[in-house]
Amino acid sequence: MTDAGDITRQLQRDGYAVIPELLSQQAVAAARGELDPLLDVAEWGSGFDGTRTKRVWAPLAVTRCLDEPALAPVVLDTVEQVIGPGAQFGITCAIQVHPGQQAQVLHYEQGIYPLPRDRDVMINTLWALDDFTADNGATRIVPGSHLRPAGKPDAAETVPVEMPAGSVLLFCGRLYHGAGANTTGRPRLGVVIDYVQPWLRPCEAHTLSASQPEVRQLPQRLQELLGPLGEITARSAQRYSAEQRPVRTAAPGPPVRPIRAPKPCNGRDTCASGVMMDRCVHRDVHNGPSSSSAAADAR
Ligand SMILES: O=C(O)CCC(=O)C(=O)O
Repeated sequence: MTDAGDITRQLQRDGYAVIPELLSQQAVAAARGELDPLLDVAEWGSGFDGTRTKRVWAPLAVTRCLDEPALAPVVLDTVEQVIGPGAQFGITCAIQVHPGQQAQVLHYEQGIYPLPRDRDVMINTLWALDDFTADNGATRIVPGSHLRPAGKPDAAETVPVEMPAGSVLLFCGRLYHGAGANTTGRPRLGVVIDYVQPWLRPCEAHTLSASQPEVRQLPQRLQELLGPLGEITARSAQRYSAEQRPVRTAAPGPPVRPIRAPKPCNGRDTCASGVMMDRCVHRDVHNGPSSSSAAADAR
C-alpha cells in the first residue's frame, strides 16, 4: 500500500497502517551502521521507557541516515491529509528493545497534550530497522482504539505489528499501543518519527538539539519539519484556530506614577512615609544599617 489516500482512509478507520519495506535493505543497513555506535554508548532507560531499552533521542541532530524515512513522500502526504499542512517533528528517537524487556505500558502518544480525544493532532511513524516479530518486542497496538474515549484497554486486546525490516507502521496519535516484550536473545531496533500540528510545542526542542549552521544546510523540507523554517501560514492558521478571536485593545489603566529612589537621609527631611528619617522604619534602607545604628548611638 503506497497511496496516501488509501493509507489515510485506513488510519481514519483502524487507527494504523503498515507500508511494507518502504526503505531499501541498503538504507536499513546504513541506518543501523550509524545508529549502532550511538546505541552502544546510550544509557539504559527507566520506568516508562524500559530498563532493558536504549534510546537515542533527536537522532536527526547527529546523523543524516534518517533523512530518507523522515521525508518519505507518501508519509508526508498522509500526515498532511490527516492532520493538515505545516506539520513539524514531535518526538524523534531510535528505540532498541533488548532481550528481557517487559511489555511497555499501553499509552497513546498525543496524551502528552491535555486535549480532548476527539481529533488527531499527531501522526506517529515507527520504522522497523530489524524484522519486528511477536516475540522480539514488535509494537503492540489496539486496533480502532483511536476512536474510543480515554481509558486504558486490556493487554489482551493488543495485537503485535509484525513487519520486515524497512517497513513503517503509521498510527494515529490517539491509538493505544506500546512496545512488546522481547523474549528472544537479540535486540529489536525501531525508529520513531512523530509529526504534530504546527501550533503544538513539540516534545523535543529540535531548534536547539542541532546547531543552526548545520541545520541551515539541510533540505528545506527537513528544516521546515525541524522548526527553523517552520511557520503557521495564513492558510493553516485559519484551519487551526478554534474560533475567530477579535483583536482587543487594552483598556486604559490609571496613570503610571514614577518611582522615586529614596533620598539619602540627612536626619531632617521626611521620607516618603512622612516620618522624619531618623525615626523612619525605612531608615536602614535610606541610610544603610551602619549609619542608622551610628545615628542611634549618637542619640
Ligand atoms: O518501540 C515501540 O515499539 C513503541 C515505543 C513507544 O510507543 C514509546 O516509547 O512511546
